[in-house]
Amino acid sequence: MSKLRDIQDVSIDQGVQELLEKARREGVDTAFDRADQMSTCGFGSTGVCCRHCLEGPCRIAPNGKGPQRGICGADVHTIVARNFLSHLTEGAAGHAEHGREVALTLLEAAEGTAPYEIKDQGKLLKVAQDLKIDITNKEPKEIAKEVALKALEDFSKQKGIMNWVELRAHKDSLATWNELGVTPVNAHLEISKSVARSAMGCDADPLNLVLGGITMGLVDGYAGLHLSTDLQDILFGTPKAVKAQYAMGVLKEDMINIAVHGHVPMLSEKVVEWARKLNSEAKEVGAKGINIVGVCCTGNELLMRQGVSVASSFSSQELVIVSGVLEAMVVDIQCVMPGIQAVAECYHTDIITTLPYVKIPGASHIEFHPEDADEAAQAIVRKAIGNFTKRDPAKIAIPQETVEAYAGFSTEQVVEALALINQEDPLQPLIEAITSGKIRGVAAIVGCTNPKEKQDIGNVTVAKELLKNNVLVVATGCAAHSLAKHNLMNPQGLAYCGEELRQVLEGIGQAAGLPSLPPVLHMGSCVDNSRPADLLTAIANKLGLPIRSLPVVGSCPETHSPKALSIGTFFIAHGVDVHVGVSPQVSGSSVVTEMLCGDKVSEGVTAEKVFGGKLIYETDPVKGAQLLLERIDSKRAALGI
Ligand code: BF8
Ligand code: SF4
Repeated sequence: MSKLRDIQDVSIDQGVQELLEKARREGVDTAFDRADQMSTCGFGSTGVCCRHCLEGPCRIAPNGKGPQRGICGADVHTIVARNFLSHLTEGAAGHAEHGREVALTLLEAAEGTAPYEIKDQGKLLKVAQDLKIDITNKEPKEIAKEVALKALEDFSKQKGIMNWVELRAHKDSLATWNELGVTPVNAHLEISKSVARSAMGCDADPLNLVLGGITMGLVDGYAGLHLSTDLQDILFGTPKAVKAQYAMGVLKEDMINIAVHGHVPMLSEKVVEWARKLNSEAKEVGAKGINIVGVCCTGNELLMRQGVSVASSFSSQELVIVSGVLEAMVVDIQCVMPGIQAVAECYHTDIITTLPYVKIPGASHIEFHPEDADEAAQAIVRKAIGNFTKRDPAKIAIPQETVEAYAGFSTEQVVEALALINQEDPLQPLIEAITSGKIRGVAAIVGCTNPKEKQDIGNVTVAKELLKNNVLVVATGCAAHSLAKHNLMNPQGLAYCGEELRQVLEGIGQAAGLPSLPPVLHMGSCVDNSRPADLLTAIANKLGLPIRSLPVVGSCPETHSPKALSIGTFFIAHGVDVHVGVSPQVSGSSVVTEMLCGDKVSEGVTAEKVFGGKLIYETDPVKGAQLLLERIDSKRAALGI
């Protein structure tokens, strides 16, 4: 058995270190330790293993020593490109499914068959008008129904382009995609086509396969990110600045703790609502009340709209259970490790799955459908209440630390804050700060934590390097968890900012009656990567420039998920450079690597030449940040600023 990492090498979060130590003491297996025991496969990690048919599996030997083609004749470039496309398809499908579920919920809410209100009627009207829906003399529910049907067309129409592409895409980006023939028609059609073209005997052209990957990036971006954010804001409210707590210390010994984990907010919003309503039942069993804590992107969703505390990002999800005070972990879709059940069996925690297509052997299942959301949420909360007295006092240990964070920076909230400086032209102060060089560029730090990486170090290091160099940083997903836990979303973090950036943050913050904006602006969950994209589109429109020419970059230092790859591809398709700190598993093909990562002087077709942005793979976060700064500077130079 391989040696386990020292606790300090697993995470820089002290609460996570304490709980991992406890898990090891109690003989509980976690993803961090499993990662140490898993040997890396050289074929898989370079993308050269093909399992697309039963002639294989086939794998291409490195350095030309051994088979250079699969049994069907596919060469290494075809195999790597096809595997890359499969990853992107998986990522896009997850987000598209998320979008479709939200659209159906909006439809049911509008028709009165699901118990949800329309919380942001202003956004509903704005989205409806932008979709060219006639809203005169119509009730909000009638308009909501038409918006929901427009959204569902993006999963069914057979001609034209997706409604949400038309609604949200920048015209110059769209012109490039149309010219290349990669603009999606509808999400399901494109996902299905992508699966079909990846099969044995279909698409063998690496360039064509990579272009198919661009379509998956766009499906993710529009049917997943933009559509989900728009409709979730309509249903649950557009986030506004909010203060909350992060880290494992948000668990409370004297309360019933329920972790909500996954991605779609339909269930978690209802769990929060019913936790409040059933508080008196919690007191009857001896608890002070019910404490909801967030995990992964559900944590982000509830934080942004409700100020709910956040316990954990992806890689340490099992350790929330190891605290011994978690009565239930309720999960919906995506990034839910099957390993949580085995951990829960060592404590009194109930894992509750909720969707018919995401089950875990041994877990409880309370099925959730929007129409009976109230009943399901009540049953979940009552199950947790019933567990409170089953705790083993000998197994309780809650880390002390919590960290304060300011979040809730939707695009609307950012624009509202800027409007306090310039009412007529809110974007002007931001643009002025960028052109004058006070803000050198803008970076979105996004994506995951990954059990095989030291948790938080990549995300935090890239952020600190960029802040130091006066780059304005926004964050989403589990990367936002890392940055919040390490004081980059409260005033303490201003110490890491360059002098000029700090002045800008203080200037905007003080106009809003705060001492300062936080160093990093939390924009939400992974589907909320639509928010930085919206901000970029607005800035580009205002300047009359394509997005590709702006000094903006993305970074995903600790990615694990194919969803992060498809989101990254969405940004590359706009001409935004994207750094990843974990191998995207394409290095087995020089051709595919060159297409994605090659520079302007490379031979052949590269993402940089076609879109103006490329993939940057660098495991060292300091070097990664340096490469991003170089890209920001070269875009500034091209703009003459
Ligand atoms: O959608 S950041 S680990 S939780 S994939 Fe998953 Fe990655 Fe977290 Fe959210 Ni996004
Ligand atoms: Fe092998 Fe070709 Fe089948 Fe892949 S598709 S497993 S390379 S025969």
